[in-house]
Amino acid sequence: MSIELQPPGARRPAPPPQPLPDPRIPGLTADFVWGTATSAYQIEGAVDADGRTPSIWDTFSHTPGAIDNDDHGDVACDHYHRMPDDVALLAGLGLDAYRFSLSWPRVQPGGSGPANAKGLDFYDRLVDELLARGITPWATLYHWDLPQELEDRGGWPARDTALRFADYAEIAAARLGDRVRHWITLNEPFCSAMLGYHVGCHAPGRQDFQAAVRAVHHLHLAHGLAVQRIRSVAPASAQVGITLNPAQVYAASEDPADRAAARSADGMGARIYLDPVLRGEYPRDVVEELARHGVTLPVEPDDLADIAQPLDFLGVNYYFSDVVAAGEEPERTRRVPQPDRPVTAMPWEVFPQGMTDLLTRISRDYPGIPLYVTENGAAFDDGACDADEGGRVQDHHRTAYLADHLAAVGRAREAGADVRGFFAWSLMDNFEWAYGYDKRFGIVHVDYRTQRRTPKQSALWLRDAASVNRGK
Ligand code: IFM
Repeated sequence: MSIELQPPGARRPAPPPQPLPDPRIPGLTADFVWGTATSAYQIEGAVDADGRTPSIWDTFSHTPGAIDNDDHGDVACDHYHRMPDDVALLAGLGLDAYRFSLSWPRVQPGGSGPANAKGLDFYDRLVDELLARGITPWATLYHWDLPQELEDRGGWPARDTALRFADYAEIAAARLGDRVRHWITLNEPFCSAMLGYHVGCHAPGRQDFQAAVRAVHHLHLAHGLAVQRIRSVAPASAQVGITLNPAQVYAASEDPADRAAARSADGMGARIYLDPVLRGEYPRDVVEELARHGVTLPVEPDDLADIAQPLDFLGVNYYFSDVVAAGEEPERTRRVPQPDRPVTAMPWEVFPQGMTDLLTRISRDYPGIPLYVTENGAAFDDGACDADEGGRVQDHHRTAYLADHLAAVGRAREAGADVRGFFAWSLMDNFEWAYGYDKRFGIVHVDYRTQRRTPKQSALWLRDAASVNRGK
């Protein structure tokens, strides 16, 4: 890994102290769940340890030019070898819950056949470590690291991958279900399907819209089958859900063409995922629009019944909103940048009200399902907020971002949305996919040369906010 990081404090003086945001968040009650999140490939490293086989992200990240700086996850945060220390660090933040993902090729090398005892042992130890420190484990089964062997057999565009995923889900739940109560089947199927098979900026790097749409459906099927298999082996108290990142879209104007563009973007960015999972149907306008592009969802009889399993919660990831207008062709949309909105390092526009609107809209349109914000956070250049003399990383921008978005969650709750928790993305700086290690989302700073972890101001603020609001 060719990462040349300067130690905190070496680049420029710490910014002047700023007042920290008020940790008291209106609308958040004592039972609100406070957590933080990571995923396997982004933090674990140890890619060939103890029987793990390559995933599509190992292959993709070693493809020259695919990732900024040609970074990869071979070592990442070396969490596989440092897990007890990381859990101790997490415990110091005083949060209630930790959302992590299992690496499919670690648990079931190649994605089919028997479980890998050593791979499962790692998650077994992680769960025990968390529970011993009073932290509730939230396990995600799939955060994008498809076993390469399954990709070689067709990947998500192939129906068989969904069946393989159901087997893997059962293996994981059978081993951990006595202690893990909260299960998330998939993280952001939009990214797996559209970024992986259509845009090609994520693994496996294919650019084939029909393949991407097939992937959408097979991810949904994988989810529905996995829910059934988890429930078949886990105690009745298991809480099972899925994490989506529904687009939050606004029309640039009241012009009917812009409103149609927004509806279309909402269909392909939100409803194509929400509707099958929560209503057992694909939105008609989306199916028609796909047909206009000569593309179909490969739905077989009974699939939608399998997909629309009763869920205990919906995970919602939110980072930004989109304003769209009609593009050149009638059915095309065009993103309209909002120069008045500040941007993160990604650069994503910061718009907390979008979070309130998204959560209230989901609660209104899909009533009855509890919501958890399973990811929210921001990459900022921590070079601009280096450690002060006390060794703290003064990430004022990230602290303010989290405070503003937690306030947005509070407003959604006050407006009636049943939002029960918030997981900051991410516990620590990590491998940010196509952007490599330059984009830092962590509330804990990672020095990749030494693997030293330093909680940032945002982590300490989150700890205080959790404590203050719990005491209300
Ligand atoms: O780092 C990712 C995460 O893996 C999935 N959700 C968005 C985050 C920031 O890009």
